[in-house]
Amino acid sequence: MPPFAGVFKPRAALDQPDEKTLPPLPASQPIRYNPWFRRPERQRENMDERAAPLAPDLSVVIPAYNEEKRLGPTLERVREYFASIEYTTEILVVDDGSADGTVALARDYAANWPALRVLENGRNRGKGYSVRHGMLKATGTDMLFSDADLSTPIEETARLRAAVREEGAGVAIGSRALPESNLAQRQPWYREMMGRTFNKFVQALAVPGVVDTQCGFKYFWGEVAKRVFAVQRLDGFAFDAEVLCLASRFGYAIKEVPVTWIDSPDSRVHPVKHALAMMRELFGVRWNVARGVYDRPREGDPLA
Ligand SMILES: Nc1nc2c(ncn2[C@@H]2O[C@H](COP(=O)(O)OP(=O)(O)O)[C@@H](O)[C@H]2O)c(=O)[nH]1
Ligand SMILES: [Mg+2]
Repeated sequence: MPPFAGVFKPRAALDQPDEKTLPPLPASQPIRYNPWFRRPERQRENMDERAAPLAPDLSVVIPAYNEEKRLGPTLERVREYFASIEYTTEILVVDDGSADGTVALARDYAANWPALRVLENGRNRGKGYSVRHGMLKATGTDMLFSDADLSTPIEETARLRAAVREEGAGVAIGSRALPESNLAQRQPWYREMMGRTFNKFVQALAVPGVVDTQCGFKYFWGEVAKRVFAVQRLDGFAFDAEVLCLASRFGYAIKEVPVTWIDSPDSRVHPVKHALAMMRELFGVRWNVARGVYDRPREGDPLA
């Protein structure tokens, strides 16, 4: 698959043939209405060419694994926040083979929220795979991914967006390890310790100079996301380090932005099992760089 395939794919929301089924735009958003879409047959004929102008300004990818409890309040807050801002958005919830009611819940929200799309991995594949899935299907000019528990509040989008839009960063990443970071509710001590140790390895092997690569809140200029996620291949929790390593190898600036962190006690991360897996993945990044794996398109990937 060529690296930029998918960028101009039409949004699922545009599949709706009848304009009456489209939701009213929130009053604060500029109406960017394309008259071609008044006629369903025109809409289908011109889909590829005509969809591009309606691409949202920002796509928000939310990976979700057994999140039936946390996802509802998160979607409420996300909807409220983006209704209050100027630019247009689409939200992509990526279900990672949850065994609970995550998909049903997300679909309920999507039924009367056309900017929300629900993607399914089919089975549990990991956070890296889930975020890649969302990013490759996203159509926004910019792209953000956020943990389903909103440990970094969605309002922090503004700071990260400013770093990309106004300061020229290719990727702006939420950080819990800067002096200005606001740790309102900290992670358990062993998770903080693991994080610091893992960061030593990350800096030595993949991303020097970044003190927190693991915060689940990262904002990309869309083109950077498309390039990076087209070749990125880690499926697990170390994918952030790989993504940042690739972005900087491609020559984009990474800006670490201090954010608020309100830790959610309910974690999907297992301190031993996942720590070992992350170390293995991290060495894999180094190995892949040395072998030129990222210079070739990914093969055999179900998302490709
Ligand atoms: N553990 C885990 N989380 C996943 C997986 N796939 C997606 N996620 C999502 O990854 C995000 C981070 O998970 P969380 O448990 O909050 O991690 P923590 O805050 O680092 O303890 C959440 O949005 C999860 O739903 C997976 O296979 N395992
Ligand atoms: Mg969390």
